Amino acid sequence: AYSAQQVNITNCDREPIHIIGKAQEHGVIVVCDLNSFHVSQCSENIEDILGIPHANVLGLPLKQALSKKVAKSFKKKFRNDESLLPEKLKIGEQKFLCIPSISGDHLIIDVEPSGKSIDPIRFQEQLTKILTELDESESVNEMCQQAALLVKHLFDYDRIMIYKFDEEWNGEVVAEVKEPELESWLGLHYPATDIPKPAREIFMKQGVRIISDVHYKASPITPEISPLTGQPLDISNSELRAVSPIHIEYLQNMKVGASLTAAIVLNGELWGLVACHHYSPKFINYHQRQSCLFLTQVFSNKLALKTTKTFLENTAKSDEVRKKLVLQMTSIKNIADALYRFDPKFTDIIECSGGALVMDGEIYLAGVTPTRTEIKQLCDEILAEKEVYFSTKSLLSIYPKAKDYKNKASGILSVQIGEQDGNYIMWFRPEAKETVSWGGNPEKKAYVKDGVEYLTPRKSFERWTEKVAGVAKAWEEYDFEAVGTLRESIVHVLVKQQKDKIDSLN
Ligand code: BLA
Repeated sequence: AYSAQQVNITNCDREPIHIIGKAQEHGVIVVCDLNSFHVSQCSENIEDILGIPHANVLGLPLKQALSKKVAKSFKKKFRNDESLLPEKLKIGEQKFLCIPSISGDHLIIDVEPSGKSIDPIRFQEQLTKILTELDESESVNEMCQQAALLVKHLFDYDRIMIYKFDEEWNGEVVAEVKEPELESWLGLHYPATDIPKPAREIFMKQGVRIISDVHYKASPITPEISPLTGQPLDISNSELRAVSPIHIEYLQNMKVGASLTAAIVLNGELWGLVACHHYSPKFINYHQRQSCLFLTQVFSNKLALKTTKTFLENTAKSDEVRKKLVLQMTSIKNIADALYRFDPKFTDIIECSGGALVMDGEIYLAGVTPTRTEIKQLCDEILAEKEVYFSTKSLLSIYPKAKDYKNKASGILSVQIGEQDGNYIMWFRPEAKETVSWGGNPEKKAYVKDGVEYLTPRKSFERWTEKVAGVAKAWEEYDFEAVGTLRESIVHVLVKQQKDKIDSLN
């Protein structure tokens, strides 16, 4: 196993954050054996928070360690195979909430302050507000902005960001609501390494996570190894799981004091995050976190609707163009002429900066493109090896020669047409770097202390900028749909022309 000390920028994915073995300071992790309901492990801060000495609690029946009521409820529900729900716990004048989750043969109980309770009417109001205010806006970006505003209103963190992943798990801040004195991070990009795979996977399961105090002292869960299994305990379902020291460093370098992060899931995949920063410690209780979960679920649903709608709209738009192109092809016998000489051209069918038609040895160009020689080479050296459809957003990553024209064709989408080898239509997109802006102060210095470079979003942005050299905006599902149907139409016209030719000969 890797310890935190051995983890660096190159191997983030290997840090075992699910078995970190510590709790955040604001709550106690109590672990009990699901067979006997006796406490098997516990975080050492139990004395500070519940006033129970750690040594006394190990081995105790849960009903004595916490309360009869809590133990009875968990036991009953577990044995009846019902889902476990949080239970209230009162110790002296202090109120807590016991939030259960299951990890193998262990019941993990997060005991945390119940915080200011919201009355049911206000709670209902909140949920209604979420439902009504997250309506269908013009664009996904507007929807994100609305969601950020709502999160700001409900939970009042200093900075709320909606962070969207691309297909390689790099991210971009697509919406932001912040206190006026803070610099804006809207439009900043981050490399995938900033949120490693294990962290993303835990998010998919958990949905919402707070770090209540970035300067907290993590409390070790002891004994460290589960007496039930002889293995480190997986606490990925615990909401109190302590935070990777690397991520803590990252937050400290940003001067962040507390955070709230919530997953936005689209069609079963992590689409993005609601990422909130506060510049001092901040705790929001279980009910508020549930409201946040509700909010992201409503948002995800609307997002799914919106994506379908965007797909349909784009498909409809390109279909209009396709129909006109078909008319041109049937009235003008020369297919290449029909596709590139008139208005619309084949390049109007999807968003692109240029395109090329390669037909019967001729190359026809439209918009911004590599030279004819470069396209010829591309056909011989790359496309000839590929299937009917080929696409990449980074030609450079598979074809070094593309370096010379990355500002014209970093992204390429191509289809082969007709029976004959060597006939292609291709669409190009330039490197996206040129279209990406640095959201805040343009001074791009890494944070250096004692000769060591520290992790900061700004440093991340630089890493990202290096990474996206030669990478274009990604091709979307509806782009493939559009060129796919265009190809079918062309083949159809070609077949018909062949047939007419044969008919006329007979
Ligand atoms: C976790 N990194 C995260 C999380 C976010 C980010 C949102 C989840 C935090 C949570 O669980 O609450 C990243 N946060 C960002 C970004 C912004 C932001 C990009 O606000 C932009 C504004 N982090 C690094 C590097 C490594 C790394 C280089 O930058 C690896 C070496 C690791 N990030 C890392 C780990 C976690 C993490 C391990 C999981 C933390 C945990 O759950 O314990």
